[in-house]
Amino acid sequence: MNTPKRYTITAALPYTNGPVHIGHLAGVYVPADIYARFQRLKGNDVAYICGSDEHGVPITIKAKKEGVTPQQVVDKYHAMIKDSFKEFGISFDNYSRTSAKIHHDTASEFFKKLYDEGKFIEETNQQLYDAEANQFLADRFVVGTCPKCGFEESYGDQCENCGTSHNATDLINPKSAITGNTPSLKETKHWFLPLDQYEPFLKEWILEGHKEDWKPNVYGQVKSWVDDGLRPRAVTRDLDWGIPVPVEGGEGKVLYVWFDAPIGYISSTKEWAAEKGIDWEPYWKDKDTKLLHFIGKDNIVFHCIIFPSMLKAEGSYVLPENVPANEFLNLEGNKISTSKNWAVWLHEYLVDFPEKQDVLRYTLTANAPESKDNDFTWKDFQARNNNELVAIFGNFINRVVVLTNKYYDGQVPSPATFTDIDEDTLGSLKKYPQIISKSIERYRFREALVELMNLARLGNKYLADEEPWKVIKTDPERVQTILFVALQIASGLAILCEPFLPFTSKKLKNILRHSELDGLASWDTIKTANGLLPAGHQIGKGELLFAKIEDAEVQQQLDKLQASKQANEAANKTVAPQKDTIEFDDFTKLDMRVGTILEATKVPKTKKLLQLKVDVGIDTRTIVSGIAESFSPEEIIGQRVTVLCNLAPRKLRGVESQGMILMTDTPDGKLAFIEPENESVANGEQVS
Ligand code: B3M
Ligand code: ZN
Repeated sequence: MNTPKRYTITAALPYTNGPVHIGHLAGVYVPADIYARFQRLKGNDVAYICGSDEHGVPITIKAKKEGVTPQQVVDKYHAMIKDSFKEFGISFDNYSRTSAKIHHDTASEFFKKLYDEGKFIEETNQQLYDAEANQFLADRFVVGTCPKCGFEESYGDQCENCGTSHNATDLINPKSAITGNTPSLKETKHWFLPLDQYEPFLKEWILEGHKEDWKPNVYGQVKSWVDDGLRPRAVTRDLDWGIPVPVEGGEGKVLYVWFDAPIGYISSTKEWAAEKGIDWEPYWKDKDTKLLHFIGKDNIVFHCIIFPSMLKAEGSYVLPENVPANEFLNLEGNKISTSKNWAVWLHEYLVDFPEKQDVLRYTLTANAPESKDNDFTWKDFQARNNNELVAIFGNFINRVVVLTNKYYDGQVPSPATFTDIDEDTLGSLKKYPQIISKSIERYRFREALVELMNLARLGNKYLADEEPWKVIKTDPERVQTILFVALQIASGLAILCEPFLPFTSKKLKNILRHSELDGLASWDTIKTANGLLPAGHQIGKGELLFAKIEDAEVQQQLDKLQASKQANEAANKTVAPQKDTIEFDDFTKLDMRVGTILEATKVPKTKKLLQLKVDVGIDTRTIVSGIAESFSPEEIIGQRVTVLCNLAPRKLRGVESQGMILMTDTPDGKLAFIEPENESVANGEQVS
């Protein structure tokens, strides 16, 4: 066995301003977990590190909104998030939080060291200020037009559209996110990290050193920023929530959240090592340590430019070997949004699909946004479960386990002579660890998962071709060999699926009683073993690994999303203010009646107009109505309507309209008719 390598694997620290959803899982925590589990299975020394990011403007905004303190916000969501990760089998070695003392101390010391060594520029200049809120505006407290891409809702420190990071004063047409006011300028002192000085280092380290091995999306972004030229970035803020600036003149100021948060990886490692009674430093300072940051694409600038420059400035740390950032996951065609509640929340998923963590892990990996944004749909989720996990993986395991129990009381049979097909099949099995490793090592988790399923397919096909259930009648000895081979594949699957489907792996290893094999069945022994599960080994009874997901369950999820969309639209809808008062006599002048649409045609060369024939009780008349964008002519024949009958006739596109159909709006911006709730109301009845 090779000497174990040391891996420090970090996953982006989630902001504790809300629970976590499938986008978080797909983009960061599942891929990092696959990687960490894989390296542990290979016998390497792994520290998989994470924690809650509890500072920064998003937390204070949430606290303001909920009318509680920032501390209350972070306490609530820290607990929730930590729990969700645990439930989904995210195998962090440590999950800390940036409000912990060890983190405050570590970040303060880090800042202090750079300060003492003159690594910062101290500068007093004009910053955006909201006089009404009595507050400086940085980061998410200010929105404006991105100077780089023109996106109109860029934040003060970063544009979510193009990913660029900038200073708040760079925004065009800035507005306070607190009051909506245009900010004024006010003098204040801050400390800046002169990123421009790190350009040569970044060029050599990333642009020249990692052209081949970093993902093109990550490399490309870094290149474009460096090519544009870097400028000093403020690493302190005028806020009262965060880590106090630990130097003279820093009173009332805190560290910029993106200065302290990545140091959270270090403090979380320290916390873990202290608990284990080991030294943390090798995990960050030994040049043989492989440091990897798993993040989403909006965090690239911080992990590839700012944090490495900080580490470089400090001088004693290793730099990341890779930053395998993912793109974004959308949900049913729309961007996942916390504020719009357009998300699948992990804690809610667990209520609706208990015991189905692996199904979500599987779907999110199969569909991971590795090289481009991707879409999660409930239909796809159902199909992946029913057609892949149930029909291929589960079906194969079930057949092997049931037949072994039926024919041999659960004892692995002794094989007789191997045919060419048997040899080929066992030969293929032995290659899988290497095939899957290669993909995982290149951060291609989708590809790795496809290979895992190919092994299950191989098993399924082998059984379907060899048909032990038929052969048992004519050649029972042959069946011993067939099931021996199939059991080796099942055993290989139990081991190889662990990084992806940890709950399934555990169940399957339990069924196959791997714990009684003295560690003989492992990732590395698959390639050498002739019998991972030796003849005579006793296995247990079958247990359902995956269950079918019904249409109704999927529909329920779609309905839930639809409901949140409507609630959101209704909440965002601004209700028009009341019009000027009128007298009762004015009202009685209106002749409004119930009618029925008899005919409808489009008015040629117009987008909006329909020409209608409407029975209003007193007569049947022509009315031109601007409803063509909401209704087709065919669908409104027979529609009951309310008509303002005595509106002076007027010509629209050459057609005389003799009245007006009264309409209202739906939340999604379409028109709706106003019709009598009681169908027996006759045409011509007056509305009063
Ligand atoms: N808190 C940002 C995010 O959730 C963030 C990452 C910090 S990693 C040091 O997008
Ligand atoms: Zn932009």
